[in-house]
Amino acid sequence: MKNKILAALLTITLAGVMTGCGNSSGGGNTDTSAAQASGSTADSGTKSEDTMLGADSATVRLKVGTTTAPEGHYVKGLQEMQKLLEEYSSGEMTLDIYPNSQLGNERDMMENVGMGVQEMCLISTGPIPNFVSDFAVLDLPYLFEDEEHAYEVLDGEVGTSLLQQLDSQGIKGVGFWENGFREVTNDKKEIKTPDDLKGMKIRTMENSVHMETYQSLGATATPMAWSEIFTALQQGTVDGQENPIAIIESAKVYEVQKYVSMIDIFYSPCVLMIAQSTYDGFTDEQKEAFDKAAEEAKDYQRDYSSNYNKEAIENMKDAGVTVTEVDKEVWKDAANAVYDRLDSLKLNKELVEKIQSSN
Ligand code: EAX
Repeated sequence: MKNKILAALLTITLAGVMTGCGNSSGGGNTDTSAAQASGSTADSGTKSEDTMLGADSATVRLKVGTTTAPEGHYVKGLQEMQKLLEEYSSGEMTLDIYPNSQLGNERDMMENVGMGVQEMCLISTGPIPNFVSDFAVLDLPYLFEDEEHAYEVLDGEVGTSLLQQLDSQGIKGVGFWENGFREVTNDKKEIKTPDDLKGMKIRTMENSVHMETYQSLGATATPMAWSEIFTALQQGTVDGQENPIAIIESAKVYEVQKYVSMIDIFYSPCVLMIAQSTYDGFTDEQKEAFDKAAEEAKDYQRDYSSNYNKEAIENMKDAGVTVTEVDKEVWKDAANAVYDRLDSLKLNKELVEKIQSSN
């Protein structure tokens, strides 16, 4: 454990050094290339420009990491929270936002927040089941009918109980924000049916349900951290990947993947996390300001995400990307096989039934 903390502190220190020359005021985007947009570039020199520091005058500074691009929907939500937190705390508190995997990949950041060596992170639910197994039910294919169904479940009893389980990791799960419905991309051919996936190496998150689903569709699921994706695509380690439109467009994945198929196979939430020790150190007034800012930023981020997707699809089409609509019933039937393996995947069947019956 001591080595992990030392490694985490080294990561934080290196990130701090790199971002020392970062923008002094909140905001500030850069025109990042595709590789840089996912934090996968070897050239870390420009990474510091992606950091979005809050108001200099704030005395309570919360460092929040994400693997996503500065222009993406995660960071837009964090910028909104940065603004609201400064307003509701009368300038006392702020967020310092570190996009592009500056503070590590999603698993690293979750561990660092749990150890209290990083204040916050906003990560997809993908890696969470490796720490809290019940989260895996959220990764089942075609579990949620639409965003409204997802919000009802995630903001209700099921979501609340899942967030509370993060306490076991030293983490306060603040809320479910939106990553979105995940689409598959590749650079070889148009994917219309599951048969078109056969034999393709598809990068997935490090998530057993996603891997099992793609394997059952005939693909070779290749799990890796998001920051490794561009190198893997360039080297041919994988043929494609899958992510929501907002990630595909903001990380400029479309620059190296000419085909996007709108399979909507998983609804992917992301979770805003704060170290329990950090939150417990707030005064009552600071907790009130933090909670209010986080709740309002969640609603803002979800709205931003759905509006952004429409614009992002048009941007990609204008860039020459083939965006393919598919017959989702064919995909649902093919992916359904995973529901026969709930026991072997060690999924909480009661939770699955609760979610399915809530629609
Ligand atoms: O959380 O790893 C992924 O594909 C995630 O969707 C991405 O890092 C944003």
